[in-house]
Amino acid sequence: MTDFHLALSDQPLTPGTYTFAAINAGHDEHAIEIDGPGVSDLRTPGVVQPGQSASLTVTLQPGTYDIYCPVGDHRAMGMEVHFTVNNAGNSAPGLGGATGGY
Ligand SMILES: [Cu+2]
Repeated sequence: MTDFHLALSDQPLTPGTYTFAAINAGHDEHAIEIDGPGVSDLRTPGVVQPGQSASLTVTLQPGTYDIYCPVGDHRAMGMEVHFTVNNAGNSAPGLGGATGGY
């Protein structure tokens, strides 16, 4: 998370449980919130201060998810990313239950 952008690691996502590490590399308070199949408004508790990080564990199903910063109008300012979870065989070896990162 930076001011005002979200970067998601490139790792392919298959259905399963992941822990996203929300790292605030900006100068403003940020947080992350996820919406998608089976997940509604799941967010990090409170906000993440600059230089701090928080984790968010989520069980992903096949489909498209929306991840964004719910603080202020950061979402409208560009802190939003979409990602797709699928069953395709393009997952990296050893991905099972892996840790997703930013
Ligand atoms: Cu933000």
